[in-house]
Amino acid sequence: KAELPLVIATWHVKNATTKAMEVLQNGGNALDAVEQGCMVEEADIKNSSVGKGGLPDRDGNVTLDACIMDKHGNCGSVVYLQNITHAVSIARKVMEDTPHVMLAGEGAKQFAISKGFKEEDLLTDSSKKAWEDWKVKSEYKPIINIENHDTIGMLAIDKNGDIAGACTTSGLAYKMQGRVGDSPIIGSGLFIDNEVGGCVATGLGEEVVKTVGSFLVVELMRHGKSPQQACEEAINRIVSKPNSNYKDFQVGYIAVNKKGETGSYSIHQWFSMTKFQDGVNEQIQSDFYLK
Ligand code: SD4
Repeated sequence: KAELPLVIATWHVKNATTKAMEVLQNGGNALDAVEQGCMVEEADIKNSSVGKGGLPDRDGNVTLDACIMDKHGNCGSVVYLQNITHAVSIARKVMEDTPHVMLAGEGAKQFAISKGFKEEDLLTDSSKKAWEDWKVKSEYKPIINIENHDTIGMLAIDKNGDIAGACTTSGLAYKMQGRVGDSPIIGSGLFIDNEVGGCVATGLGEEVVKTVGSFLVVELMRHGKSPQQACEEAINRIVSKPNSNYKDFQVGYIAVNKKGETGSYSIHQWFSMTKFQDGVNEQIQSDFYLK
C-alpha cells in the first residue's frame, strides 16, 4: 500500500510540492495542500505561465484561469481573472462561499476584492519585454514545453486517503483576448473522484477540452486502468484523431488513483511530474508518445 500523504504536480515544481507536503505533514488536508502548493508558483514572478509574471495575451493583458476540486466532488473555478495573483484561492472561495461553480472576468475580480484580495499589476518588466519582443513578428503558434516548470496542476492525497486537486495558469502566451483554456474547465483541466482518483492536464488546452481529458482519465481508472495506462489512453485519444496535427503541440497528463499509484504521459518528450512521497521530492521524466 502506498505511503500517504503524497503529492504530485505537473512539471518541475519542487518548491510547490515541498509546500504542499509541509501542509499535509502539519495535519492539513489535501485541499489545503493543493491550494497552498499552487500559490507558490502563482507568486513566483520568474514563472512565465502562471500568476504574477505570466505572459499576457496578444494585447498585453494577463488573464488567469484556475480551478480546484475537493473530496466531495465540489468544485470552483475562475476564468479570465485579471489583477489578482492567487487565482486558485479565488477558485476555492467560489467553491466554498458562493452557490456557483465558475466566475469570469470582472465579476470574478470584484468577488476577489470583496473577499479582501489585493489588486495588482501582473505584468512584470520581464513579461512586458517578452510581449514587446513577440509583437515585432506577432506570430502565434503554441510553443511545445514552454511551461517547463511553470504552469501548475497538482493532486494530493492526505493521510486519511482523501484526494483533492487544483490547477492554475495564465494560459497560452499571446492567446487571443478572451481566450479561456482547459485549466478552469472541470473535467478537462482537472477532475477528482474521491472513490477513484484524480487527473490534471497541461499543454495545449484546446486539445484537452475537445477530449474532456481529465474526466476521461478518471473514468478509465474507474474501469480498471492504472493511472499510467489511463494517461496513455487519453493521449492516444488525441493523437489518433483523423487529421490530428499532434506533432505541433504538447499535451501532458498526470494522475493518481485511490491506492496512491501515479502515472504521467505526454505527446512529446520532456514533460515531467514532480512527486513528493515518503520523504522523497523528485522530478520524474514522463514517458511519451512521439518517439
Ligand atoms: C492552457 N493548459 O491554457 C493551459 C496551459 C498550460 O502548462 O497548461 N500550460 O491551455
